[in-house]
Amino acid sequence: MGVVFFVCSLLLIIFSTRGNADINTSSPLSIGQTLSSPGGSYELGFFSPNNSRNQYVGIWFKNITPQVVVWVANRDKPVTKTAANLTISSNGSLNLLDEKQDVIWSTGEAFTSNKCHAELLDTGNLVVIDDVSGKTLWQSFENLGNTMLPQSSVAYDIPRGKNRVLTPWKSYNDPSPGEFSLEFTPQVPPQGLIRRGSEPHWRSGPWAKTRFSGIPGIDASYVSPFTVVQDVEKGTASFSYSQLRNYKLSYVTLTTEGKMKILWNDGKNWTLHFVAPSSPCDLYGSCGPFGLCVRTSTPKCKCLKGFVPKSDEEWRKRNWTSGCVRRTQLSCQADFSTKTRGKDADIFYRMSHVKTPDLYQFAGFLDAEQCYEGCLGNCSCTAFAYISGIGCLVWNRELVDTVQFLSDGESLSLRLASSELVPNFMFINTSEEARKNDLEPQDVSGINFFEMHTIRTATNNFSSSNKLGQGGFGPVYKEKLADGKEAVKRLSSSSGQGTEEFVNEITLISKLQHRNLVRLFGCCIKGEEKLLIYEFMVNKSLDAFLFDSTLKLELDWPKRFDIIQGIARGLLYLHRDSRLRVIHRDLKVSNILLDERLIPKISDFGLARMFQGTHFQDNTRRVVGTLGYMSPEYAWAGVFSEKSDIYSFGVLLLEIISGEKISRFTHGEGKTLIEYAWECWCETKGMDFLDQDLGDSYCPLQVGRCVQIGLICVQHQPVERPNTLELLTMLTTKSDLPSPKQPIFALHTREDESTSIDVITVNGLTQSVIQGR
Ligand SMILES: *[C@@H]1O[C@H](CO)[C@@H](O)[C@H](O)[C@H]1NC(C)=O
Ligand SMILES: *[C@@H]1O[C@H](CO)[C@@H](O)[C@H](O)[C@H]1NC(C)=O
Ligand SMILES: *[C@@H]1O[C@H](CO)[C@@H](O)[C@H](O)[C@H]1NC(C)=O
Ligand SMILES: *[C@@H]1O[C@H](CO)[C@@H](O)[C@H](O)[C@H]1NC(C)=O
Ligand SMILES: *[C@@H]1O[C@H](CO)[C@@H](O)[C@H](O)[C@H]1NC(C)=O
Ligand SMILES: *[C@@H]1O[C@H](CO)[C@@H](O)[C@H](O)[C@H]1NC(C)=O
Ligand SMILES: *[C@@H]1O[C@H](CO)[C@@H](O)[C@H](O)[C@H]1NC(C)=O
Ligand SMILES: *[C@@H]1O[C@H](CO)[C@@H](O)[C@H](O)[C@H]1NC(C)=O
Ligand SMILES: *[C@@H]1O[C@H](CO)[C@@H](O)[C@H](O)[C@H]1NC(C)=O
Ligand SMILES: CC(=O)N[C@H]1CO[C@H](CO)[C@@H](O)[C@@H]1O
Repeated sequence: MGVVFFVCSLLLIIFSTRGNADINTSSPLSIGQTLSSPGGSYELGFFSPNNSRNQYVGIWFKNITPQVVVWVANRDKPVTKTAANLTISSNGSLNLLDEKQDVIWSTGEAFTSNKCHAELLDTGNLVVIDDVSGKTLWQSFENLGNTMLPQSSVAYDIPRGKNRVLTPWKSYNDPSPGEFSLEFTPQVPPQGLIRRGSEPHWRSGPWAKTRFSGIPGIDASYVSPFTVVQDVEKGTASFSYSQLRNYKLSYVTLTTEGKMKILWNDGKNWTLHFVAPSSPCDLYGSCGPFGLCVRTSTPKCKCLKGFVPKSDEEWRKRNWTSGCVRRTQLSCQADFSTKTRGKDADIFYRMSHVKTPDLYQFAGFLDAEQCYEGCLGNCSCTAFAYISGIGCLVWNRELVDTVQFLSDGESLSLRLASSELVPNFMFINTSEEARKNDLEPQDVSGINFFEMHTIRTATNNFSSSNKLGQGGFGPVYKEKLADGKEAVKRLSSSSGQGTEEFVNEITLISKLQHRNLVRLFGCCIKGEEKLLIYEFMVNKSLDAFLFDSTLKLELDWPKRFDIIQGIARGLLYLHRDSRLRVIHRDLKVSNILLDERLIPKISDFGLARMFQGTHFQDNTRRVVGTLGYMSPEYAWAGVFSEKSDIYSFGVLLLEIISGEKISRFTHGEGKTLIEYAWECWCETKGMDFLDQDLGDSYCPLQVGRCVQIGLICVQHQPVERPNTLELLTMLTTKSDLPSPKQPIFALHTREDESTSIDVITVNGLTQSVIQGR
């Protein structure tokens, strides 16, 4: 990011420094002369940008090369001759006169007592002072160019009709005003705004006491150097910044290209401290009304939740200007008598990490609850945000310039018709409550793309200390991003898919969202390297609990029964309710993750599909799965279906009841876990099968029923196993169960699961090759 400096003409003019003297009626400043501020920080004189023939009167940092000009007097009208004087007249006006004593530039008339002088202060401010009254008659700080210094300010004063803004140079060697401007808006609270002509170009987001709410990270690491003072009643506001310690010099400038930059100097070099706009999402309203610009994703634009592109055709061509429109009319719009409460009332969908939209209104509600109530109660309120340092903001017009960051930012609550958050599929109709619990309002409109360097940083370059485990498709790492809610899976084997196919597939998978599925946030692709970014689960996987002598005590029977039902719900969603109809193919205890409330979430779903194509029985006969969990028809013939997942679920169920690992377990004369379950069911209706460490927190009927369901699920013939809907009914009701037959198939394996294979190759009908990882 280059910083532009202005090079002054060095050779032809020999400067004579008049030190810190003044300009007075008898002593003008001529070309070739300069005036220093008393402390020697700034200098006033004539300069020529980039060795042009044009001369301007300006102020720059003294003894800093290349020269940085911070103020120009005659921006529009250069001196083209070799002689000119900056003079002060007895009437108090500062004038730039040419040889013929014609006025090139003037500060204009000031009422004065006949005696005055101009001096350059150590703040970089050029002031005209009345010698009698001592009053400041004029100052350069009230007539800013493209630069703001620590003691100057951008400000407005509505009653006086004043709006002090920054305007950039037209080009590198033309200081006349360019097309942009930087100003502060009279909104409450105000925000910094760069305009291009009269159109908004970039905005800082509303000021929140110590920071600009729309600039992520700028407040996080240090005390903000900015000060904004607004007096709503008087109609005034000003924005200034203070010098940071350890830095001798600094300035804020608006460049020719319309970028606001902040630069610090430690006495040697300039450091670019801040620049905006800096990313495509920074450009005002780039995704149109009700669009959302996502910083980490390509394409950058999405519609806000509950909105659809106004024109699909334009949207496909990546012309986002017309934005999005609401998909489902709000219930309060349909019937605005008082449909703001009750069953069909509109709801609010909360988005995090956003730069809140423009056109906000300050509402004087005291707390977040009132803010919500206030917005809910007024149909014209389409969104609200309760922002620390501001309070309650509401939106009554279209939502423009909403940006989503990866971290930081604010939460914005969006008013939607309640049907927008209920997906168009049915859940098991157990009760209204259960139905509510199964749904998690989430944004399903797309997938996030992450930058590789972001992931590398967040995982400490995939360091082993960040490794959480090794899954079937590659190692999993913890990511230290934002609030630590993400995990990264690094896909180890190439899926053989092209990037586009991969993205399509991942996008589909990311749309599978259910309370009992691990959420896929996004992916990252760099060359051959492919990463998936998942929601992070604090309590890791079920096997970490179940097979640990201490942790297993946390899972009493009611908890285990909840977990079993949760897994079945997730499975039903995958098999039946989602638009994709996914067969998991590698359901096992280590693929069940637990959130902080120990709610089970199935992970790695959809990956088998991606790695193996989507045919019901694929030709390659490569089987993804884990020994012990694989149904006979899948292990031997590579045939998979809903029923092969049911088999795996049965094994999982038996493991959860017994607290025993299928791969480790032997009983008596080498009986497998399934054979042992059969024996216990025949002899004690399954009671002996229950984990001995459970104490007596269980209900014998429930346990017996679960053992029986487990046995029905691992029946040899797929037709004898329940389908997923039947399975969930068996688990959630007291309906009659069929009697299981004695299991006649079990893959005998004594290998530890973690070293066992995830991929085996099956040729024809005999299992011949087993490949380790
Ligand atoms: C005007 O400025 C010159 C040079 O700085 C100084 O010598 C002179 O005394 C000043 N004249 C008056 C009237 O202040
Ligand atoms: C102030 O002085 C300048 C320069 O001497 C002159 O051009 C201008 O007309 C004067 N203004 C008034 C009101 O006398
Ligand atoms: C500038 O001022 C000096 C001193 O008053 C004078 O000698 C000179 O002629 C002036 N030059 C112009 C171009 O007015
Ligand atoms: C300075 O002028 C030269 C020649 O006119 C030009 O090539 C160069 O780009 C200019 N530099 C800047 C920073 O504008
Ligand atoms: C600062 O400037 C000096 C001299 O130009 C240079 O050698 C040094 O590398 C610079 N330091 C930084 C951090 O840019
Ligand atoms: C984008 O669409 C708008 C209409 O919504 C149209 O006016 C504009 O010309 C289009 N821009 C481009 C680059 O096609
Ligand atoms: C709802 O909000 C709009 C916009 O702020 C306001 O004009 C209107 O008076 C409000 N209506 C009620 C009933 O408060
Ligand atoms: C299904 O849900 C509805 C509404 O939630 C409820 O009234 C009905 O009793 C439920 N039906 C069954 C069979 O549970
Ligand atoms: C990260 O690891 C890769 C491969 O191990 C290595 O090439 C690269 O230099 C590392 N990067 C950093 C920043 O440590
Ligand atoms: C056993 C265990 O690790 N339980 C943890 C699950 O997650 C919650 C929330 O972080 C912790 O409080 C539990 O200790």
